[in-house]
Amino acid sequence: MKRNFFYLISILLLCLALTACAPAPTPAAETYEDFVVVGFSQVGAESDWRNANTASMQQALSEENGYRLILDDAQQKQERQITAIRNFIHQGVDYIVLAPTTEKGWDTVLAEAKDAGIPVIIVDRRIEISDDSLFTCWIGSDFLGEGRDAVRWLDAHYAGKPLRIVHLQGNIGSTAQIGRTAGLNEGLTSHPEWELVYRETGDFTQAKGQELVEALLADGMEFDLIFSENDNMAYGAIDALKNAGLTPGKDVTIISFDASRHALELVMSGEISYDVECNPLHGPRVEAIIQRLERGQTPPKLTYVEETAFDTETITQSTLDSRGY
Ligand code: GYE
Repeated sequence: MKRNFFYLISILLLCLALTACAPAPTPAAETYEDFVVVGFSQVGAESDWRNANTASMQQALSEENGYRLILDDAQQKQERQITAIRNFIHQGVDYIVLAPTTEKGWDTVLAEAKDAGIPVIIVDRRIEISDDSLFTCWIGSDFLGEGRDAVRWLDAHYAGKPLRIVHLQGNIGSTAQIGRTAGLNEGLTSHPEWELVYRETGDFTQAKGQELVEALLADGMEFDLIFSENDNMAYGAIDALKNAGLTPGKDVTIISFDASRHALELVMSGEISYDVECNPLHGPRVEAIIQRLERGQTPPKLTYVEETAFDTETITQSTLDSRGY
């Protein structure tokens, strides 16, 4: 009996000692439940647009606002995005936000997200999918509209004039590329006086834009206009032209897309002639969608953001000053 009592006391003391030594639960573990957990599969960090988009998401889905954001940078590779989404499902996040690299190839992984009961919000580029119930909603730009806008400007300035066009495309298969290219193709069809002398993808990066234009100039190709599907490729093209002793905006006209702050400075200085805006600030929009879903409401399936465009005549210092990206 005495022995049993001794054992009991020893066990109690041991338990007390263990409790005292056990690490205190981390505040994160304690409060995890209080956050809305969002897994965001981002395309990469290929451009100013993309970086502004990532920053916007981080600001809106911050801990102060009640979110825990798990950000995955796919380095422009769809396979990496598929792996990231599977990890999010495994982690049991509350929402998945997907900025897709390309349009095709999402059916299987989004069916897995649906089976796990996780809503998927698509931002920026679109997806092509057989069953629309595999995503909750999409928010982004009208990329064909952007391409057509650029062609309208071209038409106003170069209709009836011979024009040799170099076309730097974005990532092939991305909605931004598909839409902007389709817009230019319509212009080429309706303007037989315009000639497409070169078309190649520059992957939306400055380095590739520069490399492609340098190679063209080294080959002695002559052209009047560069239609660059984003600002970063235009920056690279401008560097290549300047290094070859050419003046952008005079010797070669440049049309670009995104209208990020630095590009607008170049519109102001006349190096870029026309820049079609593409708004990357989707963070607050996604946050508003999540809030609706949290309240049990249904957001619109597709939302296009409003956008404009700038040329040397319409750009103003106040537009530049108020540019958030
Ligand atoms: O134009 C480009 C970025 O999908 C709208 O991707 C986006 C495009 C943007 O890399 O700069």
